[in-house]
Amino acid sequence: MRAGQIANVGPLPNKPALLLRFYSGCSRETDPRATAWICYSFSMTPNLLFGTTRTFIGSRHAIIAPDGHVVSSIPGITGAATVLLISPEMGAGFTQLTIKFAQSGHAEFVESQTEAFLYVLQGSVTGQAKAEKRRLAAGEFMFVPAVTAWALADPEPGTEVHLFLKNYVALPGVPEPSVLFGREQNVAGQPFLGDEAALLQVLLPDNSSFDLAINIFNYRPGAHLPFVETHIMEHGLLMLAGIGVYRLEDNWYPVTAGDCIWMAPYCPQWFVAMGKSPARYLYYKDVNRLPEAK
Ligand code: UGY
Ligand code: MN
Repeated sequence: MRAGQIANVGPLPNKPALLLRFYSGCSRETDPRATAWICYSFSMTPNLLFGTTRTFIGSRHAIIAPDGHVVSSIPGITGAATVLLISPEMGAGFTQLTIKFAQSGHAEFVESQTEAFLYVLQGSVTGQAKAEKRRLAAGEFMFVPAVTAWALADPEPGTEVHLFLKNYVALPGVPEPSVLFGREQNVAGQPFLGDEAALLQVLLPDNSSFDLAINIFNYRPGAHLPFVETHIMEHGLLMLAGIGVYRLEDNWYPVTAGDCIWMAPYCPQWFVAMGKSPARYLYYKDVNRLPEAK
């Protein structure tokens, strides 16, 4: 058997768009060709055997699949595996990372111009910033403004958190945001541009003190973005559940839970949810600021 070939099915096309057409030709999801598509697209056996991956790093967008994760050692973080997913090193204007704590893990972040948004994926941990302290469980989050030292302590072993870091851009005359805690379960999803099948949960207040937005997009199977978006705002995204296809520039990528995506400003983007269960993703966006004229 060679890469792109699955037993009893034969060779699979090696371009995402052709793979999609091949998948669309399957009559049912139980069709062995459909199973083969999913297996191949999601880099299961062929990945292990032939060194393939769905990870792609380009100059305007990137897909980082979990099979390629490598742990970094970060000052201030102990007893944890930290993976830096998106960073200025790849051309992004922010940093996105994931931290998985072992027993007695701890993280300290020193005061800087960087603001932080932390989301708990699983387990629980205590978040502390200024005089505020809160135990955070799955679905709970914490925003820490710039110029604030903060820490994560006493994680349950196996606790996993996702973090977005950005240099804060102040606006003259506009107050800077304060420390904020929240729970995605308490944030109602709103139909996106009137579509009940695509619900958007907006986790941070929508006002100009904030120069970033963090949202969760929830799609029923078959739901999709209504058009190919092209906008100045940059995105960092983590697939939380489900499967689907992301169009980025002129490429179509099969994506699944655990995948991380970077979209540079003006990267044309579109998503459709597939499969039998809802798809969800958590994403970052820079907002409310006009870039400086040059
Ligand atoms: O907020 C957004 O720009 C969102 N609609 N983009 C996306 O989901 N790729
Ligand atoms: Mn967008």
